[in-house]
Amino acid sequence: MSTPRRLVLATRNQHKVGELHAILGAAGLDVDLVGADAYPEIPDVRETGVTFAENALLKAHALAQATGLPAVADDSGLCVDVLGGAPGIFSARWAGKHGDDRANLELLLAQLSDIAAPHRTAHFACAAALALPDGTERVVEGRLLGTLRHEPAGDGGFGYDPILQPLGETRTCAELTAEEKNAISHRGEAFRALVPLVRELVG
Ligand code: ITT
Repeated sequence: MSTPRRLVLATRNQHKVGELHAILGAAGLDVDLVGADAYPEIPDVRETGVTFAENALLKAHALAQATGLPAVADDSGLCVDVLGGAPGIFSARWAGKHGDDRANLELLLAQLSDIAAPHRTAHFACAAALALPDGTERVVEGRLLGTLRHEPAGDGGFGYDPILQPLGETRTCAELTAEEKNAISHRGEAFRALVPLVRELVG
């Protein structure tokens, strides 16, 4: 039996690591997935791109170059129509401090407090990137459309999950099981599209 090829996940967000293991595992990808935390000496990448795709590629290339291994990265966020697509690529630091999910969600709810239901449409977006040490790159995208609640509900998932109710659902993302969320999510859609490209380029 051949040893699976090692693939590095260019994220330090443990919620994403969990979702990506489940999504790529369910898609039957036979690779040894290692999180970026296995390489603590490698500094964080500055996300200087202006699109999810640019930032996902920056993260994937940086880790592929630093480790000499194929790397996949996720860049994702919540895009609110009435805010012209914000917080978008700034979703992780909307309230100022990177990764403070509770503060980010509360600030967004306060900003939207006077916005009525018909105008509360939004989507989660995800760009999934693959980069090889030789500079080869691929990037694909996924979306999850929905509306924003006035109050958080549910304690699953992470980030803005307690306020995003997917179209056709009566529950928020935080009230779905992990499998239910992965089946319809922006991250699930993007990484399932990336799987054949990983198979083609990494084996
Ligand atoms: P890495 O850069 O290390 O991957 P990060 O958390 O900084 O981790 P991003 O820059 O891609 O990742 O920002 C993603 C933010 O978007 C995340 O902090 C959440 O606020 C939001 N987000 C993305 N996907 C989400 C999801 O599935 N559910 C809820 N919120 C999500």
